[in-house]
Amino acid sequence: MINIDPSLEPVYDTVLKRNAGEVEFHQAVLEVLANLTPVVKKRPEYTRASVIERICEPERQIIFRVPWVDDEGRIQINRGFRVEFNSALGPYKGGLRFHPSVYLGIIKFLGFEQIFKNALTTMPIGGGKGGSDFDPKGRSDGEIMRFCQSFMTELYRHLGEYTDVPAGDIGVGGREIGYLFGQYKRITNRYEAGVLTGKGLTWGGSQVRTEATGYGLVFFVQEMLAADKSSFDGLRVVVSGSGNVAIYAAEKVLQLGGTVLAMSDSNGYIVDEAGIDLDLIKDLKEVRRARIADYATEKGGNYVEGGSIWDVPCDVALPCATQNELGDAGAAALVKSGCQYVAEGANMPTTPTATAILREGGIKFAPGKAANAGGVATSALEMQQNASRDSWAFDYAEQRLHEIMTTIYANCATTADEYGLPGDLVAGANIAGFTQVADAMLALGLI
Ligand code: NDP
Ligand code: 2IT
Repeated sequence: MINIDPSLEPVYDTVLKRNAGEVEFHQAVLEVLANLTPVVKKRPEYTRASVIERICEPERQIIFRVPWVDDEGRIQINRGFRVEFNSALGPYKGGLRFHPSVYLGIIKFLGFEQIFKNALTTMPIGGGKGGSDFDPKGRSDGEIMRFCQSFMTELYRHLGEYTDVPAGDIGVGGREIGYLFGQYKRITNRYEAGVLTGKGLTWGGSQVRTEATGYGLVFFVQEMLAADKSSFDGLRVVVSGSGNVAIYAAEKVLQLGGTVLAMSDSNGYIVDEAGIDLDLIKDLKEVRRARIADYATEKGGNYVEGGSIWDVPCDVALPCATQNELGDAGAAALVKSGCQYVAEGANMPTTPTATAILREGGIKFAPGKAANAGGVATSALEMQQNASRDSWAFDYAEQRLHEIMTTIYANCATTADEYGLPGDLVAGANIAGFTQVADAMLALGLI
């Protein structure tokens, strides 16, 4: 059971009542509230201005019908969402997720996390998230395009480079951003590049945005290792997922001398003791849109259908697939096999009780809202380049990302120290992110 300050219990009760059944949102709110006890004691002005109640209630929630026609000529209806959570620091910013599991509770948890993550980047971006219960798996390119066009035909009226700037998330990558941007441009008759991020390099995108979340995650872990006078050189790493975040986390691990032993998708995981062949994974996932099982057929290694990737012994575990993918059994397995670091590339991949098991087992733990902030930070760099009609070289963009991740780590670590919780990067991230947004909200009055 997670304890919260008695003064925050009514806030959490309201969240439960107002958002009945939205369990992922409840989980995300509870984790932040649990770390705010020392903050409410030190800063009573937050309570006087009801900042925490306000932060838990989205500024605006948009739910809409997305009709489209499939390749057989059948009409399909999906539901679209955009939750514009908080704009105290800048325009709403956060990805779009296309996955059949999407409902309001998932979008709200992601939007809520995004507020604090975006604050930690120190870039001028508020928090939001959107998506649809559309399942892109097995859909043709034409179906994906028609869906994206229909989705944008409603969403465009809520967007703008000064208002709300979406990007990708699960099921939304460069291809989908292209179709979404094309439709936005057509409807508005404006080449407003800064309205979406994650664009292609020839039409307003930024170098390193594709790699940014994964690279940033590994830069963050580099700081954790450096604090222990260690490095990735020779370390064995397990990365769950095999999408955008997982692939580029693995790539940076390899560049830094580590070995990636295992990767997964929603069907199973592959273990290759010789080290995963990342070129093959990229070809399977980015080009052929195939399954991870095909790795074993084409390359060898051991494919385990279902099962838990956390059973693979490693030094560093990087959950990079989805929420609540690392539960108690996985955490216990990691502790038992001697894993030393867990850093979240996905959003909220570790359940609260699994987090407790990891930390009690002596594993150093980095929360997603800090460790995976490199993606959205580089989105903000893309907005910066769009606003100045500039485009930076790869090395410069990567250097900026690296500096941002180093700063986020330092901010989380020093905030944890300041509040008497040395080494607690979860508390450091929640407190540092929260106070940044809360101070802006105080300054802007009751809105
Ligand atoms: P992708 O769609 O590129 O990849 C998702 C990967 O996770 C796939 O391998 C997918 O397998 C697996 N996965 C998705 N859902 C499930 C599930 N329910 N059970 C098991 N496996 C699943 O998404 P991203 O790499 O962009 O996102 C991964 C995570 O990182 C998400 O939590 C996202 O919110 C987070 N994130 C993403 C950022 C970004 O810039 N893209 C930035 C920060 C965080 P399969 O193909 O079988 O579905
Ligand atoms: O969860 C995330 O931070 C993202 N999916 C990236 C958001 C963005 O706007 O780049």
